[in-house]
Amino acid sequence: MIYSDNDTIAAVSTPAGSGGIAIIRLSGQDAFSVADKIICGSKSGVLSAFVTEMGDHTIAHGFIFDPDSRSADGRAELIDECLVSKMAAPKTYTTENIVEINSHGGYSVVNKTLELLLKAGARAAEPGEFTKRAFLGGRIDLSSAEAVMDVISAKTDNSRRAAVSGLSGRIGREISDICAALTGAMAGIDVSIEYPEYEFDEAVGSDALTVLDERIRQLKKLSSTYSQGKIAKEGIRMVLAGSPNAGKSTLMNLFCGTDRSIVTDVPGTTRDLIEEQLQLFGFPVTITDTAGLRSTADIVEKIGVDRAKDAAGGADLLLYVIDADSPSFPEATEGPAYGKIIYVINKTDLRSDVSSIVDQLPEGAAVAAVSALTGEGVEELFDQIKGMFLLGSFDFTNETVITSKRHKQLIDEACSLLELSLESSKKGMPLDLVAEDLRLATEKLCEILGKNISDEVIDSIFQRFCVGK
Ligand SMILES: Nc1nc2c(ncn2[C@@H]2O[C@H](COP(=O)(O)OP(=O)(O)OP(=O)(O)O)[C@@H](O)[C@H]2O)c(=O)[nH]1
Ligand SMILES: [Mg+2]
Repeated sequence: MIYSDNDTIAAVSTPAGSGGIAIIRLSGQDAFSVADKIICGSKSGVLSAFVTEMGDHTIAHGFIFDPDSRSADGRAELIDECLVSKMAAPKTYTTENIVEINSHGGYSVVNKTLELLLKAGARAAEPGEFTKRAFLGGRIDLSSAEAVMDVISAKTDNSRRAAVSGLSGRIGREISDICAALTGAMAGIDVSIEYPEYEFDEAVGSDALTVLDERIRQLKKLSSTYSQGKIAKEGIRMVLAGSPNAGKSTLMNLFCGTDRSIVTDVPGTTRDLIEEQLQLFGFPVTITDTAGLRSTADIVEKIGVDRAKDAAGGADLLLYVIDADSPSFPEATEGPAYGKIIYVINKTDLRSDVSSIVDQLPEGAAVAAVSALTGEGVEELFDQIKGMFLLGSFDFTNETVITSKRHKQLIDEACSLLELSLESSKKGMPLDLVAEDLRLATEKLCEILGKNISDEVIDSIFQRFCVGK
């Protein structure tokens, strides 16, 4: 089915399930007349033009009725009482007419109200369609629209701060500034092309080169924030692996602060992956405890060991736990494919001199010596993890941070094109070649703002949203 961006759309904006209040949102040119068909004011008690006649940007008490079902006295069936907000275009979230119905948050009430709105002429909104309309309506650029979902998904302070950096338009403004500077530089070069009697390096063109240099530095700095932004947005996948009985589950429980995993002195206690969500230094962390790595004929344990290897392979950080009292070392295939690894020598309460174990680890490897039982050395392990993932004291509140892979790719591509352009001009290549790379770089940056990109790219971005936003 082909949907039109002019349809009036409806969706539930609050999470599914029971709650005190639910918000059902309508947006589009017919939003008021659609709402009129099911909502009447608390005084009139009759379905007429209640919402249409409400003042703009006001909220009123009313009732939701099912216009098609009449009870014995001929009145339409009452579904719920509600508060209804009316917001007329263009000063609204979507830039269109919006009605928000605050009903009670019961599953049946909410579904029935939505069903009635769809019967009254609205169409069920697609995921992210309200925000897509805010973008199409020109209220926000694409980078701000993308940040909306990041704010919704943010689980930690740093995730939220990074997302808000995008939502507030900071990324958009910085990219717009760079685009404006590059456009100015292109104009300078155009002057040099049109009036070749001016020497390029003496006239406006030399300013253009300075601008290029500055902007390349600015873009590289932005691009370098992605490592922090990615962690803030997606978190760190941390996996505990190692031989049976090494103390992985004891360490897991220490990280979680609860008895999440079963601990016994029987090797092979943990069988399946045990996952928990944590916050470490303001970042979301998924920690996974795994079955001890060994060859085994036990079919259940073998599946557990395979899962452990897969989890270790996909880790951002593998904590490979080694029993100081009975050390064994990972095989070459047991490390993370792309992530980092810390060898955690555990049970130092039983054996404190771990130098001979360290000697058997790869040179320069990150090593921590701990006792998961007493907690000795665990603070240092935390600091080590922090040092691996945090760039000094990155200021998420005041610095622009890139959290989107799409933005990072476009920035890097623009940067390479600008470097080419700079290189060409330094080599004295024809100015139209210099200008062409500059133009392509500007186009890449404009894509971050959502200019000149295909509908497919736009749709793929908004499909990642939840319905109702
Ligand atoms: N002395 C001492 N014992 C420890 C330490 N850490 C764990 N243990 C003990 O070692 C045994 C195994 O601990 P677990 O945490 O279950 O080990 P695991 O690596 O999860 O073992 P599997 O699930 O079998 O792979 C238990 O008896 C723990 O109490 C430690 O730092 N010092
Ligand atoms: Mg275990």
